[in-house]
Amino acid sequence: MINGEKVLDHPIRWAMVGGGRGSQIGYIHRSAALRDRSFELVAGAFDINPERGKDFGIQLGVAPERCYPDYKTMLMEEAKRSPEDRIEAVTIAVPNGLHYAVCKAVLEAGFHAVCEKPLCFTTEQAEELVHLADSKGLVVGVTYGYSGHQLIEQARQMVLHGDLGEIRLIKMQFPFGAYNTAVEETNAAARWRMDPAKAGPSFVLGDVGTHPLFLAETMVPDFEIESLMCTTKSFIPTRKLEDNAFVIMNLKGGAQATCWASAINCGALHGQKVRIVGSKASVEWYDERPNQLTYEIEGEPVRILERGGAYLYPSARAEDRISGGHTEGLFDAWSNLYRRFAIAMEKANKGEKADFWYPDVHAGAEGVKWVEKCVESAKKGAVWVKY
Ligand code: INS
Repeated sequence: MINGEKVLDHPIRWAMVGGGRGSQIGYIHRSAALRDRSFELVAGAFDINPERGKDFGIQLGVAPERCYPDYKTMLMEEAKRSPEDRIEAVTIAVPNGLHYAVCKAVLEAGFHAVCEKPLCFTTEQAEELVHLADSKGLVVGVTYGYSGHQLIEQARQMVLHGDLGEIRLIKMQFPFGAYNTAVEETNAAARWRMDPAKAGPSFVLGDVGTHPLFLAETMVPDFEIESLMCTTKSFIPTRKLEDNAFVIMNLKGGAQATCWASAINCGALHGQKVRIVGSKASVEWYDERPNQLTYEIEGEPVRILERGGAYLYPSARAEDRISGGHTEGLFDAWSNLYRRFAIAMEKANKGEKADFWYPDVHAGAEGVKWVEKCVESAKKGAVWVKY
């Protein structure tokens, strides 16, 4: 049970790049990081507009001289402060096209990072970030935020304990609606997501497909793709990137997986689901009902496992913030991840490795490779490509 008691020697001194006034995602980063006092917000380059960014930082309680006009100045100025006072970690919450450059600069400056997904655009860039983080003993947490929901850990434990039998099929989907017309003409948040310069080589595969991919990798610890085939389409002809994608994957060990990522699934909100089918039973998790995990044993009535239930595996109850029956939301899931990022960062500061999972730089790199391979397959005419 998490009750806000201190778990670190001191809160990680933390800064943000982006996430300022008007950002869709800045507030969830702050509320997740600050909630358990695992982080303390001491600096930031919050906005592309320096005045607005400074004003915003001051409103958040950051000292005016530590509200910087841009990330480069921030990294340079913070490095001049004494080691007990300078920042230790930076969250990168800027549009996708800047993730690689900012993350690289943060790691080169010797600070831990928390980066929005996708980590970057190419496997080459991802490998560079993996190497930088590993060689410097720095933590990179990637905000695959849904993975902090407690029932994801329950599904993982069920797979590890053999409750489902041998894993045969994994069905992933994140097919949301609302972009079934050219909404990007009037909606700025939609526009950059479909602009190759800002979003990279894909829209829905990277923007939403990588979420259930990481969930599946977490639930099925030996998930490893051997080959994949992908077909993509832009149903709105003016879009330069795909608004619908289907992926089929062969996994090492013989299991098969599919992923449907879409922005044109009329009527759907998120529709994000992961179903794992074993030789004895299946489990299914749906992000709009995160407090329930469906457990279907062949030949028996369906069971619904509830968050907080005494019958769950202990590690699936360890991050309870309030007992079962009370709904858990995405803010709680992100807070669970930020807590793990902080503990991993403190361990790294002491030269130790984390003995628990969290979406790390390798998970970020895997998402980048997956998108790259899907795009390669789709461009070659939906053919199988080696992974
Ligand atoms: C989705 C959703 C995802 C986010 C995507 C966004 O609507 O909010 O969590 O990662 O970028 O397009």
